[in-house]
Amino acid sequence: MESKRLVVVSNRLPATLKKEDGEWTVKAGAGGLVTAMAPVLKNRGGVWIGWSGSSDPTIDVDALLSDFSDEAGYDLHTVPLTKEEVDGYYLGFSNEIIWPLFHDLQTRCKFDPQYWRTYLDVNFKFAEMVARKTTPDDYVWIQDYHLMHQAFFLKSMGVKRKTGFFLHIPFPPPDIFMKLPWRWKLIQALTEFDLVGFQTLQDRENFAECLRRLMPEAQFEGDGGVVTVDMGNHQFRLGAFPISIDFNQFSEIAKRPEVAEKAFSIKEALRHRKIILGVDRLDYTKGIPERIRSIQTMLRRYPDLKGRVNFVQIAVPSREEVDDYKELRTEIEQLVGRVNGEFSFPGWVPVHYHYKSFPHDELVAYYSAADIALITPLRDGMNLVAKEYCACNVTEDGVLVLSEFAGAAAQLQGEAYLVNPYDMEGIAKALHRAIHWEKDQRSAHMSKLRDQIRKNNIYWWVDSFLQAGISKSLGDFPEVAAMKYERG
Ligand code: GDG
Repeated sequence: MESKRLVVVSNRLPATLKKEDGEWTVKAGAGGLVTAMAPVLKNRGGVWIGWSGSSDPTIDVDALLSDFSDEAGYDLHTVPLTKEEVDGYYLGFSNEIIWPLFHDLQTRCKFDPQYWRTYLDVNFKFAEMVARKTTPDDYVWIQDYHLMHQAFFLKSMGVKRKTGFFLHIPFPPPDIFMKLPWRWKLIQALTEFDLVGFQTLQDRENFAECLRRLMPEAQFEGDGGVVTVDMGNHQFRLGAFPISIDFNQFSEIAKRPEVAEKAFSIKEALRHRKIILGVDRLDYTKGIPERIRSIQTMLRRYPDLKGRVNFVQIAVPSREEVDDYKELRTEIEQLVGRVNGEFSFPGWVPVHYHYKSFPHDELVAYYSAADIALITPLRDGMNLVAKEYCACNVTEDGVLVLSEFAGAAAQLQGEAYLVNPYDMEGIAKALHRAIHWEKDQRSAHMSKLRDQIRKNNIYWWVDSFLQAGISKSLGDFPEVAAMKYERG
């Protein structure tokens, strides 16, 4: 049994600890990665290693997580981190250096050498936990930019593991990556994984270009979906694996009577005006201010739309302790106020702004109610919201307006309406057109979008990564019931 385990390692566990009315509670986490992996491990069992989200030394994290673990159907192991470690490794190196740099926003980077040192220390700590909780037969699948040194440290400890790494965010082109003071050490560390996966072929190409410049000894073999790189003393592989969603789950929830009713009541509250919807974590990469300005441009250019459309923006609180995010929140609130101040009249307010996380069902109801999804990140690894919107559009009459700089655009470009998120007039025009599209036209595009996402769903994503990593498919891992039986 042990030899067949899938071990996921990520910065955060799929559960978060929260103090409510003086009591610690465990809640299922939100965000792209958790949305993507939870159904997979739930169906198949396995292990998840990560940080709990709390640095309070007085709480017994393992005890709190054990109930959650039983219910989730897989084991959770927490890597304890101090506040200083979180500040340097997570808020610092990961979110003030790698996150902006890899999203092409180099001027936002704070290249503090102390961040780098803490990043290495914490990566070492994670690698020690991985070494302790896994066996040589497990497949260790490391997630995202917080943990790029896992294979490097495991090897330096002499611990042999089969490792795969998936980068959820974009990989930048060389002229941007080369700004990183620790560029050589970082790219070298990535070459120590057995498989490195990216969201798109473009990301893979960017990485290959950086590798060619920094480590000229690297020899590339093959030109298919997965290529082999010979480093002289070892080989590793590179591939593009566009992440996806549990299509059927979203689609089924959207069909539930109570969710359809909720969607109808959202439409009714807005008097059946056309609903344009934006859903994002509140993050400067998501292009929210630019999007609100596009709505402003649309209402100025096309006065016939006044009173006939509503823009609903859901912004989920994120990284609230970071100054850049606090400033962004204020900027968005001011912009919403300005646009509403300019156009509102009795009975109509154009922009409805929600700064909160909605329960899953309610989010699905918003997706179902929306006539247009306006998803315009300045840069995005994939963007699951784009796919979730299509999955929930069971009536197949919605329109997806999508940034050409979202990874999802590479897959959905034939049927989504692609826009440049910086081009306010272009977005205004796209919206005006989409609003006037006939139902036939909307359905033709939406049904193809849905077919594509239904087929290339989250299980397909996991399968393609595992096939490339260890020539196994998801079905080769034991079902939860079988694991329990063998354990007993
Ligand atoms: C990173 C990469 C990549 C949003 N609002 C609510 C809510 N959400 C959920 C959505 C969606 C997730 O959050 C956001 O996923 P995204 O993919 O759009 O973006 P990131 O969080 O930046 O994720 C991204 C992803 O990793 C996966 O690889 O696609 O490019 O940046 O699933 O449903 N969930 C709930 N209430 C809300 O109000 N419950």
